[in-house]
Amino acid sequence: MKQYNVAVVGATGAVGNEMIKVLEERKFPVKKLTLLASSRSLGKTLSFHGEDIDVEELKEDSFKDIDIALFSPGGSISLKFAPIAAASGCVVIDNTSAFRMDPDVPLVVPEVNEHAIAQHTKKGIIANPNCSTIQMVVALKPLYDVAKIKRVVVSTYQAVSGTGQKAIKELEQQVLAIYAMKPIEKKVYPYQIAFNVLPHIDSFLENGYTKEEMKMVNETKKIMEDDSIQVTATTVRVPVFFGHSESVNIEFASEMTPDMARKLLKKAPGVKLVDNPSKNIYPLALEAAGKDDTFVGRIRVDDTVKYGLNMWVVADNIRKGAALNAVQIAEALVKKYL
Ligand code: L14
Repeated sequence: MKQYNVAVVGATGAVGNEMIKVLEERKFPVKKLTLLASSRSLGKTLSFHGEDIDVEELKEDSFKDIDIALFSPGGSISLKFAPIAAASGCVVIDNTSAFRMDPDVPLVVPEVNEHAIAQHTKKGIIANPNCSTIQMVVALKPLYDVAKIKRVVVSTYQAVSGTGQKAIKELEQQVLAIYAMKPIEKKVYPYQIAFNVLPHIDSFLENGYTKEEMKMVNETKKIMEDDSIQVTATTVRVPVFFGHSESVNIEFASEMTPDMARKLLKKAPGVKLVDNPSKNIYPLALEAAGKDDTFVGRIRVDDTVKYGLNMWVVADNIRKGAALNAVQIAEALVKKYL
């Protein structure tokens, strides 16, 4: 099997770390792994297949002999370095929001629109969608294919790990401080996140929505390749470490009963149906954490419209929502589209 030189940009972050783990677990055909990060991470080493690899500083000439670069850096690094990497001949799979809505950049969830990967030749960049969008479209697509979707109303319950390692620490330290009856520190979020719920993810826009909410609206249409799907979202931070949960209300164009939905989701790729309310069985963030599947349950009729359903969708935001989806794109890329 052909092997590839792979770089991970943002290697020391929560998603970068997981990317390395997923590459290892899934035995991605790596010839050489290059770990890139800002100069702050110099001196760190990370292990890959039992070997310690030094973290190198991300520079313009970092991509000379790289075939595939998985980007998950902080700030606006992708905006500058993804085109540089692409120009030096590698395919970039970018986990940030920088290029997702660029018409010349495919936005891919392999279970939904793998074929779009072919468009990587346009700019050398493939975008990995927002975590909350990924798990929602994985659950929507099998239903959409049978009954079309007119409208989606989604509310999310998002883990702090989405914001990165510093947010995981912030929740941990606030919980410890509260138990010790000490004052809490707030650096990452504008309000205390421990024992609280914040209706605020990413920054606010003129229209009153947050960027995170508008990502769900716009990215869903692009991935599902249907601009007619109406989506409205409320994205909320909850004091959970790993795993985003979503309440998803769907209005279909034609009949979609809970039984039909359960049958379809049972055999859908990347989905695990967890739906037996009489036994208190439904998807839970704590159980989704560390897993690859998108878990769906609480499927029930919304009888306020002609063809409506409600469901509860949970996935590990760092795995399916980020690192795993990126590596799945890389797998399909090397198998079919390079
Ligand atoms: O990828 O949870 O667009 O704070 C940015 C916000 C990922 C989640 C993205 C968060 C998101 C992140």
